[in-house]
Amino acid sequence: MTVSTVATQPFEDQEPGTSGLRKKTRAFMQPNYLENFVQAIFNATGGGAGKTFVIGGDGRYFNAEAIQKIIKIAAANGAARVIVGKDGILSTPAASHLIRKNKTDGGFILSASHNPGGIDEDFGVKFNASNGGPAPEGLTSRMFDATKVIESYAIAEFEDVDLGHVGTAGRGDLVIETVDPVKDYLALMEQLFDFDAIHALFAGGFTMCFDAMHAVTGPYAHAILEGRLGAPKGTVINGVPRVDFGRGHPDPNPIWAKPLVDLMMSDSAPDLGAASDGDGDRNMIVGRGAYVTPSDSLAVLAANAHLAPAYSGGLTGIARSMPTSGASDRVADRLGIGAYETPTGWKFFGNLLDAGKVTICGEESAGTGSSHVREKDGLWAVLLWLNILAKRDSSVAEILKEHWRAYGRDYYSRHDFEAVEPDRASALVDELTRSLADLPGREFAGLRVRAADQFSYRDPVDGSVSSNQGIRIFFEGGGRAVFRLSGTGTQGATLRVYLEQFEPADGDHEQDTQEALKAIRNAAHEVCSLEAHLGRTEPDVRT
Ligand code: VG1
Ligand code: CO
Repeated sequence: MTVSTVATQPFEDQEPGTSGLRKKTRAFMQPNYLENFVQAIFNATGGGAGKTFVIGGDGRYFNAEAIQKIIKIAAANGAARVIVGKDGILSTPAASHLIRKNKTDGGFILSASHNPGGIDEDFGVKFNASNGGPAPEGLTSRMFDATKVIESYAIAEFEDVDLGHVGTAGRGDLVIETVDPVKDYLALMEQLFDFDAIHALFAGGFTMCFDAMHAVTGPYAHAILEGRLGAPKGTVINGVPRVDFGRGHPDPNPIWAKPLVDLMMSDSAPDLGAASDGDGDRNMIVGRGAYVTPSDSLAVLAANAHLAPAYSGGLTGIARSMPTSGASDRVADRLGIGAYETPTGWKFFGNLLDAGKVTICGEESAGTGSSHVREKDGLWAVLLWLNILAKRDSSVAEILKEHWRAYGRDYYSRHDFEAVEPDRASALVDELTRSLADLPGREFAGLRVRAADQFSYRDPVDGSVSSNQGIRIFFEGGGRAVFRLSGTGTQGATLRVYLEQFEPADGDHEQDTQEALKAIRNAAHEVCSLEAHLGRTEPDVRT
């Protein structure tokens, strides 16, 4: 095996964001760009000698080429074995499982998740550690530091590896194992859930539409829902991964999965609608006539998880990202278990899960997961819902309403202002940050501020501190607005405004969400002078 050492120059912009390094695909296609980043990961983690890595991605444009390069760089860095999904396909949770199951040293996941794919769209690389979880902040900053001083990378020269068949190949000292992307993941799901009960549910005429959004969950959903659980053919739609996701955004929310939501609100709605994102870690749940917000889904799943075999012994705790509504906190409270509030991004749940402090985690951005892997897991959430529906003999809408009657309802919506000029977005955030101390007691659009802060998190396991994780404004009367800038975009800045209004158990749970949030929205706009800063008042996306 011939190994070349290629001289290179640092790229200034290789700082990982909320979830890995995401850039325009053409940026990743520039000479040395991907190579530098991958070599920097080896440099930041003590090299690759003798190590084993999992490699796979969501099948988007450039996935196949990137995987071949990573295999060659791994070989040149002395790796002993790589485990690669057939055709380069692995969902993010399936990759996390393979990393853990095979006790590997980590994995490379090629995805820009919910961002669109194609030569003129987005690409991304995430490195996950040996626990199966996204590199924690300490590691991502070491990776970034390594990208700044890189002078060369090592790459082996050999023919591309055929990843089209399950089997084992060798190149020099490197063993390349091509695996069925679904098999081990399916086996894990079988351990967690009551598949007999779900099978019986479908056999009894329960209907479902799962929208794989032309992304990675297609093969998983076909095999699990239609193959193993007996759901009728046609239950899974858009089930073949495409390099450009059918030119859509593979983002499971009421905007990008609108056809599914429209179906669920129509007379011909099946019993359950669900969708997943580009890399299979997010989920959307919709009942007949009932959209379930991700924050509510987390709370309902936590409150009912004991109905699934894996969680019948109870949960140890529940974690949610800060912008996620407080619905799951009240479930934790009633269960008498810990509730944790972390910064946005799954990497912050890893320590809590590893330490056994929490069993279930979730984010308002349609991510839910548990201790079974170290990533959020879209199909896992769908299967847990199915398991609960199979055991409770109620509809999604009934379960949701009953939940609100027991715990109260959090009206919730996220408003995204996209492609904002970065300077304008920073000016808004900076000005708001400077005003925080003066806000309590003041009124905005008729709402009085009770408290306001910049969210900072101290990891209870390793004591590390992450500051500036979003601005929280609490209003009197149970409302909250959160402001933060996205860390996954590739163009301009995206301002996310998260709006929440609590309605107690005996309150009115039947209001329109945007109506119920109008007062908070008006106050949120006023408190940060949104129109003055951005020159507009309407968001691009409301989830
Ligand atoms: C977004 C979401 C965050 C999620 C992240 C990665 O980050 O808000 O909750 O963890 O995407 O999800 P940001 O920084 O753009 O708000 V995934 O499925 O896109 O990897
Ligand atoms: Co994702």
